[in-house]
Amino acid sequence: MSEKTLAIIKPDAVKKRVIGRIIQRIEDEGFNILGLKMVQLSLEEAKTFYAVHKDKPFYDSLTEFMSSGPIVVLLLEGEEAIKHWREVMGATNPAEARPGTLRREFGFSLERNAVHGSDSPQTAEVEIKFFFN
Ligand code: IDP
Ligand code: MG
Repeated sequence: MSEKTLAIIKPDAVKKRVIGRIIQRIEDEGFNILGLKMVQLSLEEAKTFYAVHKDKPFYDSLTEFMSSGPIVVLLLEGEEAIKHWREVMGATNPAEARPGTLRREFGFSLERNAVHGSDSPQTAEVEIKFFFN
């Protein structure tokens, strides 16, 4: 079933100059890119985007990091796009992500892990609306 998901190239990957390599991988994987933009979140916007994690110990650090520089936001479409994109990203911790995944290749730490992907159809809908209207 074709579905949509939200992908983000995080500030660490933008600073590392790997936007192009990540987008190349997205295209090679067969996703359709329906939307793409570079933005910088305010701290308030990052807090809203990551509100599900507000009680986690890493919330303040994560939202500061995500608002620390430009990000690239992509609206992706494809067969089982949510699961497919999470497979391409790899595990949250780059040290545990499989070789060949984007987080293994480009991630720096558990927090600075290069890319984001929605984790369910419900969160995909909310996250897509957050960035694209
Ligand atoms: P996910 O991005 O793989 O879905 P989540 O558990 O939803 O992982 O966490 C959101 C983001 O918060 C992660 O991508 C990572 O940047 C950061 N994060 C998750 N767990 C930790 C942690 O234990 N310490 C620091 N940052 C974390
Ligand atoms: Mg998540």
